[in-house]
Parts: sequence; C-alpha cells; structure tokens
Amino acid sequence: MIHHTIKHKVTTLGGFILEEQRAYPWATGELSGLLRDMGFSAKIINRDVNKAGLVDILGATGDNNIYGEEVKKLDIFANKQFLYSLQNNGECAGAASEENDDFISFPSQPKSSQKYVVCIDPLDGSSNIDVNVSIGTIFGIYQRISRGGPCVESDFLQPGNKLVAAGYIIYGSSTMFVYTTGQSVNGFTYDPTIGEFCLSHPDIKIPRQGTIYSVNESYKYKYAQAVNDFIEYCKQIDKETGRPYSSRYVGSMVADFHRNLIKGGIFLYPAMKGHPHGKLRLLFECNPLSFIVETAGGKATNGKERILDLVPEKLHQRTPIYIGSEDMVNKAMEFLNAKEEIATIGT
Ligand code: P6P
Repeated sequence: MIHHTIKHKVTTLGGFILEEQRAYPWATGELSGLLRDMGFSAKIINRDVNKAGLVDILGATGDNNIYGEEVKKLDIFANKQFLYSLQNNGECAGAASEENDDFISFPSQPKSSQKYVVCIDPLDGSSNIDVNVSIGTIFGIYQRISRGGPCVESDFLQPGNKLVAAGYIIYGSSTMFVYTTGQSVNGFTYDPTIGEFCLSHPDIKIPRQGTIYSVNESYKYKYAQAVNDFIEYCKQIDKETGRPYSSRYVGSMVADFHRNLIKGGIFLYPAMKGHPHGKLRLLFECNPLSFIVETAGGKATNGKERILDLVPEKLHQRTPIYIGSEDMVNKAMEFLNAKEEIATIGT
C-alpha cells in the first residue's frame, strides 16, 4: 500500500479567492469570478511568453501604439487574450487597455451583472520580450459608475482610491500572480506541473526602509536638480543609513516593482524635460501598483500628491511616480519639496 503523505496544504489562487469571498458576507461572487478569469488568462499568456522563442509571436508587428511605441506581437496577443476573457466573463462591462486608443464597452449578456470595469496593461515592459527579460501584466478593477447599458468614459476616469482590486502577473524566472482587494497583498507562484497558481507569498508587507533604488540614470540631464540630488543621496557612503544603496533597474516596471515590494526599495520615474508628466500611465501602471504598495504598507506619490488621489482627465494620462518603501518615498519628497520642485517640470 503506497501512502502519499501530504506535507503541506497547497492553496491555489482559485481556492484563496473563494476563501476571501466567504470572509465577506456581502460578497456575491462576481469579483471572485473576474479575478479567477484574470488568473486563467495569465496561464495562457505565461504559456506563450515561455515559448515566445519557439512560436512565431516574437518580434514586432510593424505597428506602433498610441504612444508611438513599437508593438510586439506578444503585446497584441496578450491584449486580445485578456480582452476576450474579460468580455466573456460576464461581470465586466468594459475595459480600457494601454494598447487601445479608446475603452471598449462589452455587449450585455443574459444573467450577467456587468458590475465592473477593468484598466489593464496587458504586457508591460514589452521592449524586453525579445531579450528574455521579465515582463508583466498590470490590472485594476473598479465598480462601474454608470447604471446599466454600455459603459462610459467616466467609468474609467476614477481615482485610484476607488479601486476594488488590483494585481499584476510577472513572467520571470517563475511566473507569479500578485493581487489585493484592499485587505492584504498575496502572491501566487505558478506550478506548471499542476497548472495552478499556488500561494507562496501570503500577506506581503514592504519594508519601511530598503537599500535599493530604481531609476533610469541616463536621463540625468533631463531631470530636475532635486531628482539628481536625491539620486546623489542614494549613492553617498553612510553606514548608519545603509548607503550607498544598490542601483537596480530592469526597464520593466513590474519586475522592478516586485523586487522592491519583496526586498524594500524605491522605484522612481520622474518628470523630465520633454516629458513634463513622466512616461508611466496613471490608469494602467501607476494606480494598480500604488493600490498594491499602499495595502502592503508602502507609499506612492507623484512627488507631491498621493497617486491614488489623482483624478484622471484622460485615459492615457501620464504621471511622475515615486513608489515603494514609505521612508524612502518620504526622503525623495523631502528633496523635491526642499527645492520647491513641482511634480511636473516644463519642457
Ligand atoms: P525607460 C516599459 O516600456 C515601461 O513602460 C516600464 O515597464 C518601465 O519601467 C519603463 O517603461 C522604462 O522606461 O524610459 O527607462 O526605458
């Protein structure tokens, strides 16, 4: 008789979502269904990211997106997969994607509540696809404001403090699904042998202080002086504060964010000459990751204001961002405020 001893309880993403739903008597299951569908799409994208070198979905399409950035085939594939899954989920009224100029309103379906709308960056860091560097998906879920019928733009132009859930998937040395509904941040690592995301990082908390800073230093001569003063501060030798910090910059926000979330650190993409509002998008990158970092005990600002309090005026609005360990974000803001540097600088 072979006895299989179960050494430890495996909690899958689906099981955890269900447990979390049961913890709230008012939960009706729609959000759970939406989160589970995001997990399913993540498995599909993971499969194709992992074999990107083998299947003809590498390389560029020859098109550019609204930002004039070259679109990689995996971008297109990921965008189609997530939008298809969201449309068929039934709980989602529409989606705004970084890859689409405008939002999409999904046709109503019988028995579906269509209570939610989703903002998504289907494959962030896509310039790294061809060189096998970690990339990611970022998403945020809101309750729609409009009542029934097609969703409207104002459903998507909600401040990040109205998010009901946010998450990211990092396709790296392992693939992880990390999400929050505002109570805690939990990370699930994909086990391809069983085809499940399994709870590996319960209740993630970001250290208040870290020793990593992430910024593209090649823009030194475009940054405000206060930004360069903070970067200089990170490089100075000071045993008491653990400086010099380590410089780590992947060029994939999800990868830089995830490392700093686990180890502690600050990621900054400041305003700069030519980009008075920085590069990163408020709806698709900054709000979801800010919701996650705050729930994990960290902080996210545009240099002056809390990211989650910014009221979006346009779908593809950009914002400078300083995000990560609370004490490090506060230190960066000290430098910015000391020089009266506004969050955005003129060209
Ligand atoms: P830069 C990727 O294109 C991205 O949107 C983020 O994932 C990343 O952090 C940033 O842009 C990198 O931008 O200007 O440093 O190449």
